[in-house]
Amino acid sequence: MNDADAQKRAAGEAAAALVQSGMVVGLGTGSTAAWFVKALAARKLDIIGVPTSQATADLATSLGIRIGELGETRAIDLTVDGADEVGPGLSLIKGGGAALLREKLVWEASKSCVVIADAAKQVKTLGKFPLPIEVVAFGHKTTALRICDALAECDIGIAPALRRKDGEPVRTDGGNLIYDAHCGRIEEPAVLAAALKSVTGVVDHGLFLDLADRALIGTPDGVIELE
Ligand code: ABF
Repeated sequence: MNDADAQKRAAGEAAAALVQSGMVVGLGTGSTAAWFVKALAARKLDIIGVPTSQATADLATSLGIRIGELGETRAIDLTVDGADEVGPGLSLIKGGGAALLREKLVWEASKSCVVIADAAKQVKTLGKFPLPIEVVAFGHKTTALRICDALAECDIGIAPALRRKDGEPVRTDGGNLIYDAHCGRIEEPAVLAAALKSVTGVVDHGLFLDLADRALIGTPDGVIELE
């Protein structure tokens, strides 16, 4: 296990210790969240998990965690999820795993959200990681042109790139497409977030602002907590 994996595992296990029997728990997506799900399953608590992706639903089910659909359970007490970047004020970039929409829906339905990450995810300014933007498939190329205009309004002069895997466009669990915007630096995340949401055809984006209550960051010296 390399250092980053060890840090992800430590952060995931620390988050699993926060869960109490009887809770409804949002289950994040990605490799860090997978460590959390595994550690949570090992505790064999009486909880209901609300997954943020089919991949997480499959993992949790295989480990014996009872699953519930978003909106079909009591309120979500705690959601634990990974991130691609953790910036100032726990502003996040998420969506590298193409699960941003279901993640944001679960996060916004949660009483509390904890982000877990390895140390390399912590940044002073968001934007080095390409910002994922979820787009409806119909007319997506024209939507991408409007995204260009929205980025330009925020002094970000780049064109978003359609995310592909093995040459084919990546589809989210919801059947949408992902465009990635290599912004470099996002000086005003809230301004960019609003500009992107105003673009017809954009479903949502990977800026998670004012949603994380705490962060558990795995470091070479152990897990640190940020609030
Ligand atoms: C998921 O976790 C995504 O939003 C984000 O892209 C990913 C981070 O992946 P990993 O934990 O594998 O670094 O929630």
